[in-house]
Amino acid sequence: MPIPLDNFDSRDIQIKPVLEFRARYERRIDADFQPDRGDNRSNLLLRGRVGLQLSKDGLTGRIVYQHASSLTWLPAGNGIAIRSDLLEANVSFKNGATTYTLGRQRFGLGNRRLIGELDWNNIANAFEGLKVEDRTWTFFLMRAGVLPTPSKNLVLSGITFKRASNTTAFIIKVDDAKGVAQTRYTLSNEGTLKPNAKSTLSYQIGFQAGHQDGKSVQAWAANGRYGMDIAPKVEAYGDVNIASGGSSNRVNSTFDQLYPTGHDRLGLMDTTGWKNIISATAGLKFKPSANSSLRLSYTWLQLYDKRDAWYGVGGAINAFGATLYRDPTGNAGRDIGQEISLDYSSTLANGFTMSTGAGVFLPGRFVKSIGGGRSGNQTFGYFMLGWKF
Ligand SMILES: [Ca+2]
Repeated sequence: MPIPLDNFDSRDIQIKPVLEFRARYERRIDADFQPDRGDNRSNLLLRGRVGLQLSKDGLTGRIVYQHASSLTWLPAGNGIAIRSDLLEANVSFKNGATTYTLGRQRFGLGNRRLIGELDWNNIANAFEGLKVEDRTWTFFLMRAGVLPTPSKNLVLSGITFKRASNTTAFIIKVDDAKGVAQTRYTLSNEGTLKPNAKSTLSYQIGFQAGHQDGKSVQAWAANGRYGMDIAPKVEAYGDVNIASGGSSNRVNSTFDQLYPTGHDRLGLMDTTGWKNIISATAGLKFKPSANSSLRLSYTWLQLYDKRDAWYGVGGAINAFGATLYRDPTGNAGRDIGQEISLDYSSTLANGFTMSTGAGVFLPGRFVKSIGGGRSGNQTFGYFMLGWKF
């Protein structure tokens, strides 16, 4: 829509600065589950964002720049990785109930299990393209903007339809990840139900078809979470995740988790993605106040197909050095292990947030078989402080 310049009144422009800073310290001991081999790691992740949002009538422009650095301490040596990105550069136009957003933008669908902003990761996710959204429909056509791992020739498009208690999404992903063209169609439905005043049930189920590496894709995934208030300020919950895996000569059944906000989905320690997995979590969530939350959680993890790999939170096969966690014979079984974690988060005054957590991962027979030698537990802890203007 053209802006009539002769009527332009700069006093009508609303200017909102975007200013954020975050620091997280992490420590991970025996990511390789081998106490005899030195790989204990410390990380300091620093991230700053600075930008501007300008609005006038139904027109909004946003530009946000991000600087992310990761300092690493390892027995083998120390390092620093720096990424600077233009995280957002978009214009949106609101016409009635419909909003059109064009450019590089933060983008997520529903519960963010398939496409999300991934703010836990220091780099985070941003896509670029067009999004059209009204009360019930969303349409998007995007390519890669800012991603922790680049995705070659990615085209991500889709449509979602929202009803009162559930949302259906159809997503088409086309890329060229390993020099082999692939196309994945994902049909997903997610929703939340209130069986009664004290409990909440949420679910998602997704089916995938298409082709990859010369094979046809037939994959699916599901998540279900049931939570119940068992005492004032205390919720007990159970969470189940399944995602198909495995392949034959003609069919690839490994679910593609797409570009999720993957943190804390299958355990706080982020060892595992929504891919070739069967997992169950049980936990207790305690809310001492409206601004804080303390949680104790237990997660049990098994491979869906024991001949397929153990995939990490980012979607790649877990590995230590050149050794992949994969046993095509299936002899190592399906038992990945169990995780126990405790975490606390709080919203403080003046725009500050704080969270801290720790966990221990007890490897199962599959992980021990691949690692060999004398196996031990993996432990993880973090402390994070954030600030937003
Ligand atoms: Ca070790």
